Amino acid sequence: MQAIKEKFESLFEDAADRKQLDDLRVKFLGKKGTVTTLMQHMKDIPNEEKKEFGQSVNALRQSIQQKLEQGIEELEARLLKKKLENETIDVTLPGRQRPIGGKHPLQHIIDGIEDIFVGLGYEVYEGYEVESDYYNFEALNLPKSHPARDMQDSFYISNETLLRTHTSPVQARVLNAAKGKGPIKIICPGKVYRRDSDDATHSHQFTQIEGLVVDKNISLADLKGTLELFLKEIFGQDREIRLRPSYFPFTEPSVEVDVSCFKCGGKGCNVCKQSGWIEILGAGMVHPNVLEMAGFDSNEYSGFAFGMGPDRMAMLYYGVEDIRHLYTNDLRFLEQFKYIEERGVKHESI
Ligand code: 2U9
Repeated sequence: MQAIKEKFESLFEDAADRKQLDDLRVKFLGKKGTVTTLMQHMKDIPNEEKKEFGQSVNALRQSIQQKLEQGIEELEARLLKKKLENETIDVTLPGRQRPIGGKHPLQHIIDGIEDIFVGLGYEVYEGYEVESDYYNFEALNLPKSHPARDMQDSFYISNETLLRTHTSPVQARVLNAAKGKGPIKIICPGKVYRRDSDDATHSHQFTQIEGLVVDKNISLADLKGTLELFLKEIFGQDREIRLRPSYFPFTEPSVEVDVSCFKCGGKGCNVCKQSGWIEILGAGMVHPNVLEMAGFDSNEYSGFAFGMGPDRMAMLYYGVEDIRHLYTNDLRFLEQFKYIEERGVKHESI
């Protein structure tokens, strides 16, 4: 028995992992284990010694059992200790700085504009960028042969399907869906496309926000009042606005709207090209043809609409000299706008 005990202990000392300990268990305590097979000698033991023999065999089994369990505990404690050492994180170490993003300058302007109109009770509608010729042109009083189409050449998927050239088709769809019943009070932001060669002020993809109000007795005064409030909200309460006659196929009468220069206060500078005025948006009273095509009775209903280019406003506001910077995702450019939000420029007059 002593020899077995010593044999076990020497093997136990060398056991380095759980498997070796389990093998020892099998080797000594298993069905054919050294200790187990000892019992087979019982028949050879004189009766008066059987009891003592049995006890010493059980004692040996107990001691080996205990040793093994203790061994496993120590082994697991050692493994855990090593694991903890390997995995301890020095929480005092500074964390890995994850580059935090920020709102795109264009999104900042668009959100600023949306907030003002939502505050005035407008709903925001976004629509398809791939549009039908009908909603992009026909429904907006731009029949197939209309010359103004040339100014809005686009990317065609088929004769009847193109990348929209303005967000007006979204308004036309909302008008149609209204089944001739007002009021309608919406703004439609989104990306638009023109087959234009890119340069510092033109991009084949750019952004627009258009607005539309249709109800009974909507007048040019409502348009002027709304735009005055909006432009003073965006450009500062001490700005003035100016309306100049213009032409759009989908509005009659049509106007271009200027705001007094927010850089020089109207005295003339490089931002306003010495004119003191900055052209900001186009607008007009919705053309009766457009109302009728959408199922509205133009004798009962009238409306106004406007359209602006947030890219242009972002360039004016941030002094960006090339529109392509807004679309080419150069981090060196975009990083500059990371902290707009924190600085709480939101809504600050530009
Ligand atoms: C419907 C009826 C009328 C939308 C309008 C403008 C004037 C306008 C320009 C702004 C900057 C295009 O990107 S831009 O150069 N747009 O000046 N847009 S009125 O008129 C509509 C739209 C939809 C049903």
